[in-house]
Amino acid sequence: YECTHCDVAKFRYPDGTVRLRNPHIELMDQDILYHLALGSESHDLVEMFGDVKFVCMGGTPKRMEAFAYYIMKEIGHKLPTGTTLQDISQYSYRYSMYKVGPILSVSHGMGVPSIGILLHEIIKLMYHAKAKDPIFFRIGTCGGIGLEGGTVVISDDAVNEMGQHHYEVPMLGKPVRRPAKLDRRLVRELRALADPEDPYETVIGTTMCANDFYEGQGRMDGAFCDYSESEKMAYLTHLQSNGVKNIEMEVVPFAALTHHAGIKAAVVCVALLDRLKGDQVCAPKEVLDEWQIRPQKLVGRYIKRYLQTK
Ligand code: R2B
Ligand code: URA
Repeated sequence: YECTHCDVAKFRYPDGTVRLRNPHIELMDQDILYHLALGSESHDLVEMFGDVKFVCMGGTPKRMEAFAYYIMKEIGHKLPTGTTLQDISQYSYRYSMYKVGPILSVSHGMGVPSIGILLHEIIKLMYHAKAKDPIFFRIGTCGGIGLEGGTVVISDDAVNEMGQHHYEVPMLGKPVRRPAKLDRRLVRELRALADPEDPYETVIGTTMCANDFYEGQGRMDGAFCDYSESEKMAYLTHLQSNGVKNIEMEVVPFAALTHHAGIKAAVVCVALLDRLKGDQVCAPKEVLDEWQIRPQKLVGRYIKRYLQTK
């Protein structure tokens, strides 16, 4: 069937379950999801994950544990008395994963390779589990361009540092490109859930994905710097004039791999600073902690609304 925002046919089975663009997986005796500490034979993945409707990803294990508890309260999910949430992937020592009813909350680490590996395994997890029409969210942090710290940005477009709209992966010594596309309808639905009473702005824009936090994002406070302040400002204002509202480190593979798998996905990040005003993240910890809840609230509203109207 058709994608909601472009004319690429969605690669999914008619019942909504995820199909894999890899003929080899179903021929294997077992599939070990090494970085999740799960396997298709060692675990009953259909029983454990067949009901998953939302996969929420964010950088740190702590934030994703906090999101799991937050969403549990929001949807009124109760744990059996005397139990706590378990980190399903704790023995991978790589990523953390919590499950609350139909919601998975997973940490993805920092940067393109880390989220790329996770996406391969989570997409296969959804396939093995026969989860229907799962929606993926990234709830993260970013640097804003001309945005006050604490502003929430919903990405409607993803570009790399070269301004290209694709994820390029070297395969067998040759570069392969996959379009980095996000679901436009989901962007509008999320924007509509921003509360006018919120004491901060929620904006829509292009997000740039960088492969580095320092020089790759035009910072002058790394261990090295070979450009001047005016060259940096010229670069950032050039990005701004191209509609770039924020810079983070995962949007391109996240958009490209979910799109390639026919999975609806969105990215919601909070800006920790305005890059036109500085490079260092210097807001106090309590302020940063409050800011980081903002994307969770927006995605939480979407999930709650969805589960109520179902
Ligand atoms: C945002 O914050 C991290 C870097 O501090 C990175 O994972 C990202 O995308
Ligand atoms: N994450 C980034 O990648 N960049 C920032 O400036 C802040 C958070």
